[in-house]
Amino acid sequence: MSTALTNSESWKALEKHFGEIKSTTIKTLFEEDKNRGTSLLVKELGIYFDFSKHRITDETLELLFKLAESRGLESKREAMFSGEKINTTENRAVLHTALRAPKGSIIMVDGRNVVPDVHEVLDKMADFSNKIRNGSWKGHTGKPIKNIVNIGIGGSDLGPVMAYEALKFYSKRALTFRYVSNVDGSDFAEAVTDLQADETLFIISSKTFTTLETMTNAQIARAWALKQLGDPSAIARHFVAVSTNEKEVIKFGIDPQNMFGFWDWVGGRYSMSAAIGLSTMIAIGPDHYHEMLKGFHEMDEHFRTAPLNKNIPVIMGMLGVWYNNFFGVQTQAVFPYENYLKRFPAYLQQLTMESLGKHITLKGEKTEYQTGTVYWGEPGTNGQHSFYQLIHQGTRLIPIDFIGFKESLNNLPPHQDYLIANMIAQGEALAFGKTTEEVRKEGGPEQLNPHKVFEGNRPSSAFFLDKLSPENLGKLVAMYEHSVFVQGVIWDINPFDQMGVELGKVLAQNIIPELQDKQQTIAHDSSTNALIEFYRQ
Ligand code: G6Q
Repeated sequence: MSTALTNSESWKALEKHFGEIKSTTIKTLFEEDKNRGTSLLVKELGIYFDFSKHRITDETLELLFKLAESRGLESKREAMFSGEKINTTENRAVLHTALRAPKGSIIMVDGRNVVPDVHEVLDKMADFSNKIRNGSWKGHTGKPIKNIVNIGIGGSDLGPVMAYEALKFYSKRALTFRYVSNVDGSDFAEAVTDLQADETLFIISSKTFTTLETMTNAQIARAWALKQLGDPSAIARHFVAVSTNEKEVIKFGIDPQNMFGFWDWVGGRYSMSAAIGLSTMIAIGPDHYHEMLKGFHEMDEHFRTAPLNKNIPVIMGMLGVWYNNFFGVQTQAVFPYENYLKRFPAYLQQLTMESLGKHITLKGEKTEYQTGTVYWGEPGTNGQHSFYQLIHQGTRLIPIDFIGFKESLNNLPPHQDYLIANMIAQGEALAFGKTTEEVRKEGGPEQLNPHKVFEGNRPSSAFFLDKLSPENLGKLVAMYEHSVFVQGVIWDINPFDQMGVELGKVLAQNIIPELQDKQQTIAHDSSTNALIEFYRQ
């Protein structure tokens, strides 16, 4: 059992403090401090981060920052940025921050400055993206490419899909983008149903180039293209790879000239600013892509240098710990009031849950405290007409991140005012609720009054930016990446491996031949055996 955290002085101080303030309401906190709404606020990098509607006091924050210090957050953060092998279970550096380091920076891994390598790949991506965008890259029959199909899964899919959807406004509309991830024939079939192979480019995105789903889809894509194009030499014009595994890329038949590399110090779910972003760059163009990287880098620098009490990812991460370990919350909602961010919660699910879903510490001991929270969400205002009821009047405490922008990318008055009014109103309603007296004043049958009361005291953060630009998207993603890091440090777990996804994959490999060969004897548990039998019939 790992007790180092919960036995520490700073943890005990937080426990005591929690006992004192757990029943204090957000309403009372606002009544006691008329400036709370502008004092629990950080305005940095064009982000207005309001964390006043939380169940915290100044003392809570002080104690949380003390905990962060006592867990060595600052030195661990520096260890990450400087390329130390902090992914100890895989003996790897963790340097997604190097992917957005400006030219001329020096970041050493095993005695090599990796920044020139990063920029070499970025330049190669830009050159290729320009050729696709201006039509000078010709397919096998001499036609320019009109369709781009990214085949990848997990970290090689969720970032690219999210970024494509988020930045669609900036994308070249003459190009069609599709994303195939699932090893379900319908995913591939639907993606290509209206496409012609001689105008289609497949990007096979796979760090390892051995992932079952991706390689199965890549093979089917090759067969689909060959059926239409006839000639195996056509593959070179219609398939490129993003990978770290050149050997497997060549084996598949892709010209290594058309491979865009990255490195083992980039984790899959931290790779959207690596070459895994190739489809994003083709969509929005190299200039916008570099703006996105600039946003990532600005947030990296903010996280690295801002004092803890002004540091957005630190505050977010420590609030996560506060609710998770003291209030016992189980889920955290993320509601972007921006339709283009519709895939952002799904992206964050992998980032946060694959990173923080661990119960073994770096020393190999079992944690005796809760770790990763369940992340979920949908764009507002749709969620309001669906699941917000449970957050307002249910029995669970669900902290929320609201994300909104002052400017809409599609100005259709009065939409934006309505949208943002709803975002602000939800935070207000959740925090302050509606009392029995207020309900009574409205009239109506007395027996319905209890149903109409809103207890309030439901916490939320508001993130407000000017508009959804590539740069702001980069900032938002890096902000969550680093808040994950903060929580990982407090819980003493490794946010950079994902061993929990392995077992199911291995067992599937055992079951595949059992489904294909009905004569094979099967020796699982009675439920698994019966499921296999049912499928076989
Ligand atoms: C992410 C994980 C995982 C990974 C996929 C795809 O952090 O490592 O989601 O991205 O399993 O792996 P490949 O890119 O190797 O195909």
